[in-house]
Amino acid sequence: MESVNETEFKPRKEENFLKIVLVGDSNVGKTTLLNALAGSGETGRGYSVSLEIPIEIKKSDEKKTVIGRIYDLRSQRYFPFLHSLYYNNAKGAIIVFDITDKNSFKSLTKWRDIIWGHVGNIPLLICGNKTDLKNSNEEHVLQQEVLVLTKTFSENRAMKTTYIELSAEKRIIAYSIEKKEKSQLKNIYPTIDAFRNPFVDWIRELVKKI
Ligand SMILES: Nc1nc2c(ncn2[C@@H]2O[C@H](COP(=O)(O)OP(=O)(O)O)[C@@H](O)[C@H]2O)c(=O)[nH]1
Ligand SMILES: [Mg+2]
Repeated sequence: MESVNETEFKPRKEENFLKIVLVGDSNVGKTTLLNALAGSGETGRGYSVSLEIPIEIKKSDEKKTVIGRIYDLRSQRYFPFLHSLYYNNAKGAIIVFDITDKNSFKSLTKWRDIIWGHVGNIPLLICGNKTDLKNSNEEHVLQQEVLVLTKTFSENRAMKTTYIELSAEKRIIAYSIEKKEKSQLKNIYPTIDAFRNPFVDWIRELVKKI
Protein backbone atom coordinates (compact mmCIF):
# COMPACT_ATOMS: atom_id res chain seq x y z
CA MET A 1 0.00 0.00 0.00
CA GLU A 2 1.21 3.48 -0.83
CA SER A 3 2.22 5.63 2.09
CA VAL A 4 0.01 8.47 3.19
CA ASN A 5 1.60 11.84 2.68
CA GLU A 6 -0.57 14.84 3.36
CA THR A 7 1.73 17.25 1.55
CA GLU A 8 1.03 15.42 -1.72
CA PHE A 9 -2.24 17.25 -2.11
CA LYS A 10 -0.91 20.70 -1.34
CA PRO A 11 0.20 22.78 -4.31
CA ARG A 12 3.74 24.10 -3.94
CA LYS A 13 3.39 27.63 -5.31
CA GLU A 14 -0.11 28.38 -4.16
CA GLU A 15 -1.07 31.21 -6.48
CA ASN A 16 0.13 29.73 -9.76
CA PHE A 17 -1.34 26.31 -9.24
CA LEU A 18 -4.86 25.42 -10.13
CA LYS A 19 -5.90 22.29 -8.33
CA ILE A 20 -8.08 19.85 -10.25
CA VAL A 21 -9.26 16.58 -8.72
CA LEU A 22 -9.78 13.39 -10.71
CA VAL A 23 -12.58 11.11 -9.54
CA GLY A 24 -14.80 8.29 -10.76
CA ASP A 25 -15.51 4.63 -9.98
CA SER A 26 -12.71 2.07 -9.80
CA ASN A 27 -11.39 0.73 -13.08
CA VAL A 28 -12.82 3.44 -15.31
CA GLY A 29 -9.30 4.50 -16.34
CA LYS A 30 -8.41 7.46 -14.12
CA THR A 31 -4.78 6.47 -13.69
CA THR A 32 -4.48 5.62 -17.38
CA LEU A 33 -5.86 9.07 -18.22
CA LEU A 34 -3.42 10.78 -15.89
CA ASN A 35 -0.53 8.94 -17.50
CA ALA A 36 -1.83 9.76 -20.98
CA LEU A 37 -2.00 13.46 -20.11
CA ALA A 38 1.49 13.34 -18.69
CA GLY A 39 2.82 11.78 -21.89
CA SER A 40 6.48 11.18 -21.36
CA GLY A 41 6.45 13.96 -18.78
CA GLU A 42 6.55 13.88 -15.05
CA THR A 43 3.81 12.39 -12.94
CA GLY A 44 5.61 13.45 -9.79
CA ARG A 45 5.45 10.60 -7.34
CA GLY A 46 2.59 9.15 -9.26
CA TYR A 47 -0.23 11.22 -7.82
CA SER A 48 -0.50 14.15 -10.12
CA VAL A 49 0.31 15.57 -13.51
CA SER A 50 0.93 19.20 -14.38
CA LEU A 51 -0.43 20.82 -17.49
CA GLU A 52 1.26 24.15 -18.01
CA ILE A 53 -0.95 26.81 -19.52
CA PRO A 54 0.48 30.29 -20.12
CA ILE A 55 -2.18 32.98 -19.71
CA GLU A 56 -1.75 36.70 -20.21
CA ILE A 57 -2.72 39.18 -17.55
CA LYS A 58 -4.63 42.05 -19.14
CA LYS A 59 -3.47 44.87 -16.86
CA SER A 60 0.15 44.57 -17.89
CA ASP A 61 2.24 43.04 -20.63
CA GLU A 62 3.37 40.46 -18.17
CA LYS A 63 2.77 36.85 -19.03
CA LYS A 64 1.85 34.63 -16.17
CA THR A 65 1.94 30.87 -16.28
CA VAL A 66 -0.88 29.09 -14.55
CA ILE A 67 -0.33 25.42 -13.96
CA GLY A 68 -3.31 23.15 -13.87
CA ARG A 69 -2.39 20.28 -11.62
CA ILE A 70 -4.56 17.19 -11.76
CA TYR A 71 -4.64 14.96 -8.68
CA ASP A 72 -5.46 11.26 -8.62
CA LEU A 73 -6.65 9.89 -5.27
CA ARG A 74 -5.29 6.42 -6.04
CA SER A 75 -5.18 4.03 -3.10
CA GLN A 76 -5.59 6.93 -0.70
CA ARG A 77 -9.32 6.56 -1.32
CA TYR A 78 -9.14 3.93 1.42
CA PHE A 79 -8.34 6.64 3.95
CA PRO A 80 -11.58 8.58 4.36
CA PHE A 81 -9.94 11.11 6.70
CA LEU A 82 -7.86 12.28 3.74
CA HIS A 83 -10.81 13.01 1.51
CA SER A 84 -11.43 16.58 2.69
CA LEU A 85 -7.74 17.26 2.21
CA TYR A 86 -7.95 15.81 -1.27
CA TYR A 87 -10.85 18.04 -2.31
CA ASN A 88 -9.74 21.08 -0.32
CA ASN A 89 -9.11 24.11 -2.57
CA ALA A 90 -9.94 22.26 -5.78
CA LYS A 91 -10.96 24.69 -8.52
CA GLY A 92 -12.30 22.08 -10.89
CA ALA A 93 -13.01 18.36 -11.06
CA ILE A 94 -12.72 15.73 -13.77
CA ILE A 95 -15.19 12.88 -13.34
CA VAL A 96 -14.37 9.78 -15.39
CA PHE A 97 -16.70 6.94 -16.32
CA ASP A 98 -16.36 3.95 -18.62
CA ILE A 99 -18.76 4.02 -21.58
CA THR A 100 -18.94 0.21 -21.47
CA ASP A 101 -19.96 0.24 -17.79
CA LYS A 102 -23.40 1.71 -17.18
CA ASN A 103 -22.97 1.66 -13.42
CA SER A 104 -19.97 3.95 -13.70
CA PHE A 105 -22.18 6.33 -15.70
CA LYS A 106 -24.88 6.16 -13.02
CA SER A 107 -22.22 7.10 -10.45
CA LEU A 108 -21.63 10.50 -12.08
CA THR A 109 -24.35 12.12 -10.00
CA LYS A 110 -22.92 10.60 -6.83
CA TRP A 111 -19.46 11.98 -7.64
CA ARG A 112 -20.89 15.39 -8.47
CA ASP A 113 -22.62 15.48 -5.09
CA ILE A 114 -19.47 14.38 -3.24
CA ILE A 115 -17.36 17.07 -4.92
CA TRP A 116 -19.87 19.87 -4.59
CA GLY A 117 -20.54 18.78 -0.99
CA HIS A 118 -16.85 19.21 -0.17
CA VAL A 119 -15.84 22.34 -2.07
CA GLY A 120 -18.98 23.96 -3.43
CA ASN A 121 -20.13 24.07 -7.02
CA ILE A 122 -16.82 24.01 -8.88
CA PRO A 123 -16.81 23.41 -12.65
CA LEU A 124 -16.89 19.82 -13.83
CA LEU A 125 -15.43 18.02 -16.82
CA ILE A 126 -17.00 14.63 -17.59
CA CYS A 127 -14.84 12.07 -19.41
CA GLY A 128 -16.38 9.01 -21.04
CA ASN A 129 -13.43 6.65 -21.36
CA LYS A 130 -12.75 3.47 -23.38
CA THR A 131 -14.31 4.70 -26.61
CA ASP A 132 -11.99 2.25 -28.39
CA LEU A 133 -14.27 -0.57 -27.19
CA LYS A 134 -17.32 0.97 -28.80
CA ASN A 135 -17.39 -1.19 -31.89
CA SER A 136 -18.27 -4.34 -30.03
CA ASN A 137 -21.91 -5.46 -30.04
CA GLU A 138 -22.50 -4.74 -26.39
CA GLU A 139 -24.83 -2.01 -25.29
CA HIS A 140 -22.90 1.04 -24.21
CA VAL A 141 -23.66 4.40 -22.66
CA LEU A 142 -24.93 6.63 -25.46
CA GLN A 143 -23.33 9.99 -26.10
CA GLN A 144 -26.78 11.54 -26.14
CA GLU A 145 -27.61 10.37 -22.59
CA VAL A 146 -24.33 11.80 -21.35
CA LEU A 147 -25.05 15.15 -22.99
CA VAL A 148 -28.53 15.25 -21.45
CA LEU A 149 -27.04 14.58 -18.01
CA THR A 150 -24.20 17.09 -18.36
CA LYS A 151 -26.81 19.67 -19.33
CA THR A 152 -28.61 19.13 -16.02
CA PHE A 153 -25.23 19.52 -14.27
CA SER A 154 -24.85 22.90 -16.00
CA GLU A 155 -28.06 24.52 -14.81
CA ASN A 156 -27.41 27.85 -13.11
CA ARG A 157 -23.67 27.34 -13.31
CA ALA A 158 -21.26 30.05 -14.44
CA MET A 159 -19.34 27.46 -16.40
CA LYS A 160 -21.09 24.68 -18.27
CA THR A 161 -20.20 21.08 -17.56
CA THR A 162 -18.12 19.82 -20.47
CA TYR A 163 -18.07 16.36 -21.98
CA ILE A 164 -15.13 14.60 -23.64
CA GLU A 165 -15.35 11.08 -25.00
CA LEU A 166 -11.96 9.47 -25.30
CA SER A 167 -9.71 6.49 -25.06
CA ALA A 168 -7.05 7.08 -22.44
CA GLU A 169 -5.30 3.90 -23.47
CA LYS A 170 -5.20 4.65 -27.21
CA ARG A 171 -4.91 8.41 -26.62
CA ILE A 172 -7.82 9.27 -28.85
CA ILE A 173 -10.33 12.08 -28.44
CA ALA A 174 -13.56 10.87 -30.04
CA TYR A 175 -15.76 13.76 -28.96
CA SER A 176 -15.35 17.17 -27.45
CA ILE A 177 -17.17 20.46 -27.92
CA GLU A 178 -14.61 21.52 -30.53
CA LYS A 179 -14.72 18.20 -32.29
CA LYS A 180 -18.34 17.18 -32.48
CA GLU A 181 -17.91 14.67 -35.27
CA LYS A 182 -17.16 11.16 -34.19
CA SER A 183 -13.65 10.47 -35.38
CA GLN A 184 -12.80 7.47 -37.42
CA LEU A 185 -10.90 5.62 -34.80
CA LYS A 186 -8.53 3.77 -37.05
CA ASN A 187 -5.55 5.49 -38.59
CA ILE A 188 -5.47 8.15 -35.94
CA TYR A 189 -2.23 8.59 -34.09
CA PRO A 190 -2.70 11.88 -32.30
CA THR A 191 0.15 13.74 -30.76
CA ILE A 192 0.25 14.27 -27.03
CA ASP A 193 -0.76 17.90 -27.62
CA ALA A 194 -3.82 16.88 -29.62
CA PHE A 195 -4.88 14.60 -26.80
CA ARG A 196 -4.28 17.27 -24.18
CA ASN A 197 -5.93 20.09 -26.11
CA PRO A 198 -9.52 19.75 -24.88
CA PHE A 199 -8.21 19.52 -21.30
CA VAL A 200 -6.04 22.60 -21.80
CA ASP A 201 -9.03 24.48 -23.25
CA TRP A 202 -11.13 23.54 -20.25
CA ILE A 203 -8.46 24.64 -17.78
CA ARG A 204 -8.04 27.91 -19.70
CA GLU A 205 -11.77 28.52 -19.29
CA LEU A 206 -11.48 27.68 -15.58
CA VAL A 207 -8.75 30.27 -15.15
CA LYS A 208 -10.99 32.93 -16.70
CA LYS A 209 -13.80 32.09 -14.26
CA ILE A 210 -11.82 32.47 -11.05
N1 LIG B 1 -9.84 -0.60 -23.73
C1 LIG B 1 -9.47 0.35 -22.87
N2 LIG B 1 -9.06 0.01 -21.63
C2 LIG B 1 -8.69 1.00 -20.78
C3 LIG B 1 -8.71 2.36 -21.16
N3 LIG B 1 -8.29 3.10 -20.10
C4 LIG B 1 -8.01 2.23 -19.12
N4 LIG B 1 -8.25 0.96 -19.51
C5 LIG B 1 -8.05 -0.27 -18.72
O1 LIG B 1 -8.97 -0.27 -17.64
C6 LIG B 1 -8.35 -0.80 -16.46
C7 LIG B 1 -8.44 0.19 -15.31
O2 LIG B 1 -7.64 1.32 -15.61
P1 LIG B 1 -7.09 2.28 -14.44
O3 LIG B 1 -6.46 3.44 -15.12
O4 LIG B 1 -6.27 1.52 -13.49
O5 LIG B 1 -8.47 2.69 -13.76
P2 LIG B 1 -8.70 3.50 -12.37
O6 LIG B 1 -9.04 2.48 -11.33
O7 LIG B 1 -9.88 4.38 -12.64
O8 LIG B 1 -7.47 4.28 -12.07
C8 LIG B 1 -6.93 -1.17 -16.85
O9 LIG B 1 -6.90 -2.54 -17.17
C9 LIG B 1 -6.68 -0.32 -18.07
O10 LIG B 1 -5.74 -0.92 -18.94
C10 LIG B 1 -9.16 2.69 -22.48
O11 LIG B 1 -9.19 3.84 -22.92
N5 LIG B 1 -9.52 1.65 -23.27
MG1 LIG C 1 -6.28 4.34 -10.42
